[in-house]
Amino acid sequence: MDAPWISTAFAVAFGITAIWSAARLRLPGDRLNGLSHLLMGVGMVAMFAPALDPLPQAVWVVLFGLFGLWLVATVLRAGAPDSELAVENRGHRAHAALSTGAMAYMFLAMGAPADHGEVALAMAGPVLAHDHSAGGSTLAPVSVALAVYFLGHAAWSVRARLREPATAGPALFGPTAATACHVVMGLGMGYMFLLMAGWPM
Ligand SMILES: [Cu+2]
Repeated sequence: MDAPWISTAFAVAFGITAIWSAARLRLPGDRLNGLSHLLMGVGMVAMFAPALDPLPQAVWVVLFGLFGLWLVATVLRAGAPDSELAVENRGHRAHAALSTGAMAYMFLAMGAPADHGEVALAMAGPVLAHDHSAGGSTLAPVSVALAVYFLGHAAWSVRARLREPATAGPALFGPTAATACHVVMGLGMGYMFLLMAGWPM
């Protein structure tokens, strides 16, 4: 079973990620992608620290589901004359779309009852407040596949960053910080999907 300190560490890391993503929205760049990172950061804090989550599960499912579909639509239209998405940014946007959809699936698969908040407060282990075993037997292959994808993406992000030329120093919104953001997201989502798949941790 999952250890409470791991959930706390991830909740803090995703909180920092969300704040960092919100601050980066002020800079020029792919805003929609930035927004997806912000939403995912907030959603993962809710996932790892359900006691802090004021929203019903259904709201999260609809929010991430619709946003994910919107992102998919932008990926399909990349490079079109009236599209805001350049073709070279399509890969990152596609990853954001998949991640957002995975968040919708994660909230859906939790199968938390209507009294979500009360359950969350009553449980000592934060992550356990969500019923990770819900649908685990039938949906386990999906969860395992997503876990492999996100853990792989974290590793790939580090590898890609190491292959880039070194920059002058660590910039707050530079490529190293962006890689750290992807590593937190990849590890956190990978861990969550392993739990959902019934991984005995
Ligand atoms: Cu990203």
